[in-house]
Amino acid sequence: MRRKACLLLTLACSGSSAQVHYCVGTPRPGPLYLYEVTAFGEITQRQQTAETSTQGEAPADRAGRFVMTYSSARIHLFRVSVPRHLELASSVEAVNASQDQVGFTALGLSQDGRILLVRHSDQSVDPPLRDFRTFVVNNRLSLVDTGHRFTEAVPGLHNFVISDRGRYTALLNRQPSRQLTIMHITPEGEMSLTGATIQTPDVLSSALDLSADGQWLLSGRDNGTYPLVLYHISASGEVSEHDRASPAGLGTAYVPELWPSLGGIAVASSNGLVTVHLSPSLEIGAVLDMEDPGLGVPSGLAVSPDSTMVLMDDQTPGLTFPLFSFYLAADGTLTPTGHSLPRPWKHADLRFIPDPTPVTLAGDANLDGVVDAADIVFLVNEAMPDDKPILYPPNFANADLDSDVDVDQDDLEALVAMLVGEMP
Ligand SMILES: [Ca+2]
Ligand SMILES: [Ca+2]
Ligand SMILES: [Ca+2]
Repeated sequence: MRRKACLLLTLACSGSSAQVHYCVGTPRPGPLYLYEVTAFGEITQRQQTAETSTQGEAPADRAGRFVMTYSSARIHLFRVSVPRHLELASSVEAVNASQDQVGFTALGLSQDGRILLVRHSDQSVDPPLRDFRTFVVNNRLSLVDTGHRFTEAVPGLHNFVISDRGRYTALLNRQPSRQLTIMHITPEGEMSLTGATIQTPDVLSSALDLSADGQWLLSGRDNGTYPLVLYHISASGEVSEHDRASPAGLGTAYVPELWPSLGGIAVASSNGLVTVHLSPSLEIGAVLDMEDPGLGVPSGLAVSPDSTMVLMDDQTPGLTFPLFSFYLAADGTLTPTGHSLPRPWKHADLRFIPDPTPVTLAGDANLDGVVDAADIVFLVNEAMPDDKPILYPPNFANADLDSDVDVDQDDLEALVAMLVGEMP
């Protein structure tokens, strides 16, 4: 306890450089809620969107530019403006969505935010048609159908995530067959099953967590001998099991999440919030600390981008589902901040929105260190065409001259005006 008191004192004294985080939370079903979390763990609801999600999943762009969600009828893409606020930027409607026969049933976003993989089901035909479609997220934050289709060959898909390794590798979590199926996706959105499958020790939990570099996939599971399993994804997109473990005291691992620093694992488990050691070679070690704020089954968990804070919700008597914040120390020590926010809903998904990428040189869209006509050419060729994927974060930040979190005609005109203004 002494160590925890010291930590609190240290944090209290470094308050002037306090980092405020923003987190998206989504019930299943429900709207997207935007929460502000101060460095002291105070949680405030800042926003509630008009659009709702049936599944609650809300993947966020790693450069913090947008978050997405979906219902069976629609995919929504929300721009994250600065200061942080969600604005609906675009939507895609399912084919014949009004028939209630067709809809989106799963969604995954590539880590660079450029490719969206969705599964679309059509119940109006017999047997039901289940196919995958890909979209490109372009620089106006619109979703453009690539036209590529892949018809479901294996039933029982639960969910999937997309690693940027092997440009791109989708890991499809198939519950009944207890396996991960590996799909490769080209930058143009063409999909192919590699034929590789990874047998899993049991039914994997629905929450699959990828490391920021796309090399590691962590899964929990609802019961059994090995609640934590870590998979490795090679540079060419091959997947293998790296380690599996059941540390004493962990309990059932409902939602496991790798710390962004890869120093450990945070787990929303049947024993409360638990931290687990990860060795430098990413072997799963012992339980480091445990905090049990309530009772019941936690369903939402998020670790802040700087790996210093954890948010978790849990069920407490009285049927409320408070969001709790905890300090996370580098050695895995958890300390309740003393702050919570009672909610009448349970979060299916909680995600911190990454901080925006800083501008290195305004207008230098091609990142060659100067602002000149070559940047105009770059914008015209790489940013303006509808089917061009969203620019990489540093290019995007420099190109977004009007800072409205998109790169469009206004930014091109601003760049031209800037260059003309500099001419003698
Ligand atoms: Ca340039
Ligand atoms: Ca802009
Ligand atoms: Ca704009």
